[in-house]
Amino acid sequence: MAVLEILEFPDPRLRTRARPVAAVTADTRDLIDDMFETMYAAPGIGLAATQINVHERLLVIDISEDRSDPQVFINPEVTVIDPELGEYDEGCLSVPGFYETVNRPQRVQVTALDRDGKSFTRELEGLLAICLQHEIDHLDGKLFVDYLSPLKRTRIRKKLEKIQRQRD
Ligand code: GNR
Ligand code: NI
Repeated sequence: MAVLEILEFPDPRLRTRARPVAAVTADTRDLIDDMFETMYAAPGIGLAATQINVHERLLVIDISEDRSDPQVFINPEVTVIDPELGEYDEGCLSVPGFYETVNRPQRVQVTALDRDGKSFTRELEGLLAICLQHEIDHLDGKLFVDYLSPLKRTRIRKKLEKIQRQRD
């Protein structure tokens, strides 16, 4: 197991559109284990493979308080069941330190493969629905800052670039 490096905005690699996972193998499960370790260490409630520079359609989530509910979604397909939008102050491990309100559909249905490669379909609501949509956006090369005004996005980019320059 390993804690992996998380790419940060405006790294262009975060704009990559991930390819479907062709087959769920032992290597896939090793990657999933590393993603959970990375997410728990961060700490975060979700992590998409894109964020660790692996461009395959794979994401992990655990929204439980005690980190006891690891959930895996491989090749997820989402459909909106209730178009009513809910607002939530979103953050992102790839945009560290910034939280902004984003509106998303509150109830979605997802079909995906689990860590054994078995297909499942579930209805999600609340924070889980928000987090899933946030993670699928990553797989499509999209970040929550893309929903903000260009002015806000530019401010965040400049602040993060400064922090990254000071670090390197
Ligand atoms: O840890 C995270 N918290 C969070 C809070 C509100 C909405 C979405 C998220 S996901 C984020 C982890 C992350 O960046 N996943 O891609
Ligand atoms: Ni994120």
